[in-house]
Amino acid sequence: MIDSPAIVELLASAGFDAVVLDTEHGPIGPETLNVLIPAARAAGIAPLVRVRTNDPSLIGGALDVGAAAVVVPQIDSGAAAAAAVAAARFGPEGSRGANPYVRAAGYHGDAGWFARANREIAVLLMVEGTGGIAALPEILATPGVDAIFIGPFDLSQAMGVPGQVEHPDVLARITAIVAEAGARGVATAVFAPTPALARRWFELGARLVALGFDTALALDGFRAARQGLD
Ligand code: 3PY
Ligand code: MG
Repeated sequence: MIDSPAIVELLASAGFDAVVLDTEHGPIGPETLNVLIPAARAAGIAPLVRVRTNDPSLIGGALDVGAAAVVVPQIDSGAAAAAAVAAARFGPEGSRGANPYVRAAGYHGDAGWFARANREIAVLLMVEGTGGIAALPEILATPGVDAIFIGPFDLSQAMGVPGQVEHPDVLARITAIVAEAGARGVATAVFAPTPALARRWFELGARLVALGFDTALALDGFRAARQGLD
């Protein structure tokens, strides 16, 4: 969420494989993505972009500047899932706005670029609200969905225990979603505030865990440094 390429470089130095550049929460907008994405590529980690909302111009725009994947929040129906997939893939699979002169195409993509881009990018759809929970079977059945991404904070809110991401009901629901997606052959990703929860999601079969939040990790580090003086 912190709008600085230094954060991306620090994550890469710490050994992470990927970074979620979060434009839903915090100040990062398209102009900042234009800086953070090349920083991630240069540092050798995959830039995933969480778009602010399920909007084709935001999805196509993030991919055009070089996102490896888009994470789309609050998917609540099969139709919403299909719209997100269509916005991320060129025809015939979708209807992403087509221009081969963007960064993602090396500024001059050949005719094969459109098909390559369709293969290489990933579409991760967030299931995190009451609508998403109810529509999970149709979302999982939507062609072109690479993974379901679970948002424990919104999920806890939808389940009436806002912020209690370790509430037994929330943990059980996440476990059930990972299992249902796995049974349908769809990968799952989960946000995890702590390494202990991250390990748990991996053990349950999640393929991607977004561990920690840059703001919270920075606060923890600053607090520990300050308290070291006491
Ligand atoms: C959630 O837990 O709902 C998220 O989307 C994390 O930002
Ligand atoms: Mg969320």
